Amino acid sequence: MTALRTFYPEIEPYASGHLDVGDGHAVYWERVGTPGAKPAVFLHGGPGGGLAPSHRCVFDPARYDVLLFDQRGCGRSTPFAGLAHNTTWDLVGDIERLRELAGVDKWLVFGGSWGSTLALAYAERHPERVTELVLRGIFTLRRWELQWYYQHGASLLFPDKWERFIAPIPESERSNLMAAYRRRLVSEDRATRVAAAREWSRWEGETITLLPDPAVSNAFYDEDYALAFARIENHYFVHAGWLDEGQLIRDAARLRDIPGVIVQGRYDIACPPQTAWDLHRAWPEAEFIMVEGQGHVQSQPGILHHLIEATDRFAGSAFV
Ligand code: STX
Repeated sequence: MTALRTFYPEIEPYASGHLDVGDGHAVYWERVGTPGAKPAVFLHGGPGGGLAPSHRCVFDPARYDVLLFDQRGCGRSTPFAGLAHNTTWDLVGDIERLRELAGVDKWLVFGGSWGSTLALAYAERHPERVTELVLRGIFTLRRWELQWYYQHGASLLFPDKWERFIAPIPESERSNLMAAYRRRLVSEDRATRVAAAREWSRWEGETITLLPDPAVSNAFYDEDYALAFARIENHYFVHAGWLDEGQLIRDAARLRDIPGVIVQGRYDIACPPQTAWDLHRAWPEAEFIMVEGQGHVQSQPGILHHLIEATDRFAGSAFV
């Protein structure tokens, strides 16, 4: 057995800036790797999760020219935690604007979790712009996926953490927790917003790794991080991502000519394997990798191994 692949070394961007995308939003972007090498775009999770330094390290910097960006309202993008003009289709438009900024015709699209949702939405809308897809922890915002994580299902595996998640919501409102959280996350009162954001974010931070991992969950306790993450996620989820029910699986035939890899952790509680399986059935041409004994996040060793193997393999593909 050969050693597991792991992150490429930490790296600083060779360029960065803000792009005015209209509607009052400015999107922070950065470019990493070798200018003019194979183009790729990295789509982070959440939505509202923002970039982390490790996101730069899933591509060989000698062979890729990667653009990463903080999606509307999070990270270094402004307005912070802004929900107006912040939809899936606004983000798909931003990816096209950023592609033009990068000056490339097509690129590899990499995304995990919500990043996989956005990657599918983008690739199904603009298949001619995508050279390859590398997807992890597949999430398509169908009703049962949201109900599973935020109403009933995952609650049965984490009763201790679930008790904290529902604590800010009175009994009378618990039949629809996403809606109850929405009311608090958009409250005029900052203390109300923060209290709700903390518990919304803590739930996710403590349920996305196979075993408790403070290196992952600690970030979710930060007040500002939690506010953007919770407000933006909840906003997207109460609107079902502005997608028809099942749309991303339904339209997967549009991906047929795009080389793809689907990497899924067996014990991914946030994005259970059924969704990756449904995508695999709808898009059998893509390579499907079920990683045993792993959870949701990209940094789980077995998951990371397959992601980096995929980007390495595609690094050899022609791109012009
Ligand atoms: N949210 C799934 C998702 O996209 C329901 C996601 N979960 N955690 C993350 O993203 C980060 C670790 C990237 C914040």
